[in-house]
Amino acid sequence: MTKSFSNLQIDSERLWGTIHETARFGATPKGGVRRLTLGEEDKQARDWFRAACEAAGCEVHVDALGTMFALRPGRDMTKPPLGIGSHLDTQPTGGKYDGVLGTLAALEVVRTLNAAGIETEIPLCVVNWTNEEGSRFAPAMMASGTYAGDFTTEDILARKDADGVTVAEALEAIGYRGSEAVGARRLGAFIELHIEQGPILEAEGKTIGVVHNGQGIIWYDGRLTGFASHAGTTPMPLRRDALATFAEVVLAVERIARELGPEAVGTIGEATIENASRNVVPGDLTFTLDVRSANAATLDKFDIMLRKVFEEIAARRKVAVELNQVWRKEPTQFDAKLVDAVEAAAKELGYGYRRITSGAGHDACNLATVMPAAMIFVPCKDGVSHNELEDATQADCAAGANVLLHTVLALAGVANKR
Ligand code: HGY
Ligand code: MN
Ligand code: MN
Repeated sequence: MTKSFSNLQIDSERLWGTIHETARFGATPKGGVRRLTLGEEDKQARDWFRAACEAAGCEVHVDALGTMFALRPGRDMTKPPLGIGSHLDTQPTGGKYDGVLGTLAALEVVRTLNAAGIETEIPLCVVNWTNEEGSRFAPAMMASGTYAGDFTTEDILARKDADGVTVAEALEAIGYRGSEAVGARRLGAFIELHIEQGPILEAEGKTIGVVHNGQGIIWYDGRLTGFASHAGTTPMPLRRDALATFAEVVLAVERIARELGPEAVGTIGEATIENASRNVVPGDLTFTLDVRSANAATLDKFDIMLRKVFEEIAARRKVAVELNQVWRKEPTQFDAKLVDAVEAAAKELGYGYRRITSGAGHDACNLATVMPAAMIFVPCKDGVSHNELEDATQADCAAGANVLLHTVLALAGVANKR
């Protein structure tokens, strides 16, 4: 830790105020936030974020997928900036902290450095990544994945939401289709603060999670094709019922995940009966499947077991089962040096901490494939997230932001005190 600034702390009230000020954009009656990527509420949050970053002396640039880069100059502008930030989009029934904490804590770090008159050696860049959630447009972590070279910008601009609106059209509708090529703005490293979205830190009474790795993810689109027929006249043995087949598919996913033990999870989050009608045996059903593990071999095993079981169910029920992999993100190993820097900051600041695996995907997981990256976690209430009940304490949010601040000072260096 930079000795002379070891007492420097972020302004907890100011950070807490910004989190609750931006929670207005898409606020839901139950106290959550619905701010789907590239919608009107996202535009409001983006406009707010741009104004706040500019007021803090940053130059804001927007790339072709709408990702926002707020550049704070450092003494040596020949060096690639240290990136800090997260995302401002949320799930349909999201909370106030997922993504928002990391983005606004990064802004708070800039505000704190400004107030202390500190110029860093290396420039800083506060980043708001477009569409981390992947709820409106697949895949998740879409913009950081394109930045990391996993997708082409053209492919992603053409992705459509459930209403057939493309990413390009949505970006244009809110005025955030930037001219800068995705990936053109080089970053030297990236640190992301995020709520844990799981129960471990709270259960162990720890304030800081020093994230050293992250689960890999596979996303599938599934389709079951049986035969739509009359609910009254079709004898049970003759039915090719897509929904009854789906019931077996759902339980098979759950059984395989449990069989592969604690290091695997499987979730069917969406299902639609096509042309549903109460007096028609469902003939056509689509669904999505999300499979995760921190171990790539377990992901492979999950895939093989799924396909085998689905084939058996399909043959027995005479219902075609299609399972198309639409996205695979390998498990993440974060950069040892940066992870150590996060741990050193947590230790110096006297917070209880532990090393932890990220169960959720994050933009930092994509960036880790192309630059040194690391993450900082803080607890959230009951480990709940992707739910309007998502909650965190002001003290924990401030602790995470302080660890981010001191990690930044250690990595970006202090050129001088103005
Ligand atoms: O799906 C995820 O893990 C992230 O929250 N988008
Ligand atoms: Mn997130
Ligand atoms: Mn999320």
